[in-house]
Amino acid sequence: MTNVAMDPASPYMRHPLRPHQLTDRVTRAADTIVLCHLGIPKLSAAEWSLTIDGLVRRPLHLTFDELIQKPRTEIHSVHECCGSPLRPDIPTRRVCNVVWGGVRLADLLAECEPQLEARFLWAMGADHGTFENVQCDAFVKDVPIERIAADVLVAYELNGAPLPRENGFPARLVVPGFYGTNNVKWLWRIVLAETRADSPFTTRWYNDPVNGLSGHPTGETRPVWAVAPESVIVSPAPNQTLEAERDTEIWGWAWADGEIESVDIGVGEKPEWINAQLEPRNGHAWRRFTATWRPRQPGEYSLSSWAKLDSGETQPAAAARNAVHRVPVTVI
Ligand SMILES: Nc1nc2c(c(=O)[nH]1)N[C@H]1C(S)=C(S)[C@@H](COP(=O)(O)O)O[C@H]1N2
Ligand SMILES: [Mo]
Repeated sequence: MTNVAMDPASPYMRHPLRPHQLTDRVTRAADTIVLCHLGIPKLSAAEWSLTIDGLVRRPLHLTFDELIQKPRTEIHSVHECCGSPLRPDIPTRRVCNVVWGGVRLADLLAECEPQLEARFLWAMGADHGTFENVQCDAFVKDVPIERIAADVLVAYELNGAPLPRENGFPARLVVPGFYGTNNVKWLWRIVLAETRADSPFTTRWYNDPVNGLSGHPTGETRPVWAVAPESVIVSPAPNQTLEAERDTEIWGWAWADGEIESVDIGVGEKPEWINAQLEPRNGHAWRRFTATWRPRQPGEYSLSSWAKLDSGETQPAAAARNAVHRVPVTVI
């Protein structure tokens, strides 16, 4: 599946909802983030198939009809673009939270009998073209094999309906808890391998520089896989006017690959802290937080939300893709 027609045959993206527009727990399909590096392949369910080979004893070849006859699983998961692979320091907040339907990849792999040496899974999309002036035969990502036991899906539904074309029709990979870039759309081949994939999307792009204790780059890189702790304030909206001496509800969403222990709301530049209530975890779906703030005095305030993991890791104040979200408000 290497020369599927592309329409469009150039990068395509949708403007994401802004944080104050993320009022729905489950984002409508038409409002999901969309990011296509090379364009959108024109694929029908009839011409699609999935091959799983490489370090397996029994390679597998599945048609779409065969795929949808397998046991179906649903997963609620946050789906977040990490932003430009060239700028890990810019928070883009391209995020949504959706319900994926599909087949557990662990079940498919069990049929293939992976060999012990298999450490990574390479996932290949049917899209091809040019990105950043580099000619790419396919969009390829890799995932460590131990991650597959979690809820990794070969998904063919988004919010209970067939995947829209731009979201990967007929089927895509979904790795809940990993950044969206790892969720390979138009998935047609999976290869089990001993090493990471040798593709521009796994070597040249989507590897963050690692900083040493001094804060300077060590020269090493880390793949853009697990989602770092993050949160957004949905309400109040930017520049909203609030009343002094009146309770205001501040609410939003928090998510991470790891375990979020708390969300704190900072009020003002030298923040005064309010500990938010956080709803229980549901897999990798985002979690609603709420806090009550009673502004005492009129003035201009900046509200910020800080998600913290049980490891102590929290959101950076600036210059990171998961830097805190700040909302300016006016109190009268
Ligand atoms: N085959 C393929 N898969 C892809 C991409 C792509 O360009 N080609 N873009 C990735 C990126 S960077 C993101 S953020 C998500 C976006 O998924 P969506 O468009 O369905 O929301 O898809 C990922 N999967
Ligand atoms: Mo992305």
